[in-house]
Amino acid sequence: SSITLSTYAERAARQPNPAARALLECMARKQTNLSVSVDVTSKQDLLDVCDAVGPNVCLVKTHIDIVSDFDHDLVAQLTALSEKHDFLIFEDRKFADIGNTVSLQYSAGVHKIASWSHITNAHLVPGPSVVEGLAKVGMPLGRGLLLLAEMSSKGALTKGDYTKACVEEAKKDTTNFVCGFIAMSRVDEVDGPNTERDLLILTPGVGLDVKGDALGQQYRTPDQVINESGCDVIIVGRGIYGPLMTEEGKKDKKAAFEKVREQGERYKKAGWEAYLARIGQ
Ligand code: S5P
Repeated sequence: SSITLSTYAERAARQPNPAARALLECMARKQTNLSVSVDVTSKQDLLDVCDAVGPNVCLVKTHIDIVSDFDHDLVAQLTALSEKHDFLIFEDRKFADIGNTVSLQYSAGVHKIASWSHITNAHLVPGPSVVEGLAKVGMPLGRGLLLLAEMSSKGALTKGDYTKACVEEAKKDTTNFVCGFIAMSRVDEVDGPNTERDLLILTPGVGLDVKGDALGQQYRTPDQVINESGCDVIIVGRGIYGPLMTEEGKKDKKAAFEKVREQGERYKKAGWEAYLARIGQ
């Protein structure tokens, strides 16, 4: 389709959402469609992973509520790293409450997500008011929202009419605050090419070495995700920071971070080759 055959640079030029535009520009500039999911529980590990893989990624995805020693200096340092290495930040908060509640969860509390995270995501379970509540906070800051249209885990209920409702909601959002999806496939094009909106598809469940984990996660390769399924960004967690979690890695952190850096390079290369194959270059 026109979206999957276009370059990231072409799509950046016509992207109305400022966060999505910045992401596409960054992808084109750094030649990477890799997002690292830094699901570690210590502040220093989080920062060190970002510093190690920063040069190879367009986007750092966080679960800020798993960081045991969170403080606002973490946000300041993460923001400094995003400027040093030229990447955006995506807090994977998966908002799922009524509009009033999510607007408070997004703007306030300990984490004040809206103040530092360029992109966040939400489940459409509560209906369109979840989007309205988040838009009230995020739009004035130029933020972007992804709807979880499909999930990667075994037995996920995000399918059929539910997935379609997410796509319809995104397409009818004239404010452009909704800028894409977490999905496993080109959900915006199931009923023919998407001519209305250029929506981004960010895809977790990506791994080159294993097919899954013990808790229902399912992995596909960067080529399956970007080239075969037409998604735009690969999200990789344990495939990259995994070396830190082993007994060996805990003993020799320096060697582990070198492996993390190498994995970042490896996934960046695989993602970009899949993209070049898709656009026919
Ligand atoms: O459907 C989903 C949606 C998300 S955002 N499946 C996922 O795995 N994720 C997130 O992606 C998940 O919360 C985790 O942070 C990351 C995948 O991590 P990995 O270690 O399995 O690559």
